[in-house]
Amino acid sequence: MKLYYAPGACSLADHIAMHEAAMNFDRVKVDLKAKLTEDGTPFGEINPKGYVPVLEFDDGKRLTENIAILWWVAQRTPSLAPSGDEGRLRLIEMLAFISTEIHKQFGRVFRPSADAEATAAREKIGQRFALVATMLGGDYLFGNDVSVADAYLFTMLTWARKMGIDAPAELQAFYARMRERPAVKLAFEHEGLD
Ligand SMILES: N[C@@H](CCC(=O)N[C@@H](CS)C(=O)NCC(=O)O)C(=O)O
Repeated sequence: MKLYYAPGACSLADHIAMHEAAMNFDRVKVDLKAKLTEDGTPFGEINPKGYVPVLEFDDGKRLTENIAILWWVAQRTPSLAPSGDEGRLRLIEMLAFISTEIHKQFGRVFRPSADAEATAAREKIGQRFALVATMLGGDYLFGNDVSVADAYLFTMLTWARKMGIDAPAELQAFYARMRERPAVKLAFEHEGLD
């Protein structure tokens, strides 16, 4: 199994979740600007959508989209999801919120020119972090056990720190807790992050 990733990109969420699940997998670094994998393969041949993450299974089939990959990891490792039908429903609700309401907003923040849209996006992200801070069920989103959604939220917080977007104290404490997890340390080491 191979995870195609770019250092510090949203694929970090999948990378962390797969380590939390103690999965064995190879990593393939992608240069998103050049659209090439580290062995020089045009990335469009791997994912015509042109973006990471991509999870390639041993039979050659590929899965894209953070929500789908994180969901797959949670299906394989139920301890990384809240339990029961209601728990699974809440997990997909949370993954969708992080993906469509936080992750997508960062696209505007990362633009080279800071325009009115970028400013509005920063405000929205701040509001959504404030809301997520109230949703923590304990040390993590769904209580005191880590889930795949925590890996995604943590990745968003790494971006917020990089881009100077404030997060409430509860999320800063969450960030610090996540940062100490062996799975996070390993993913940082593999991706060459600080
Ligand atoms: N809908 C996709 C979006 C993934 C995405 O935004 N990937 C970014 C990195 S965080 C990327 O590879 N961007 C390169 C590009 O779009 O050219 C998902 O949630 O998996």
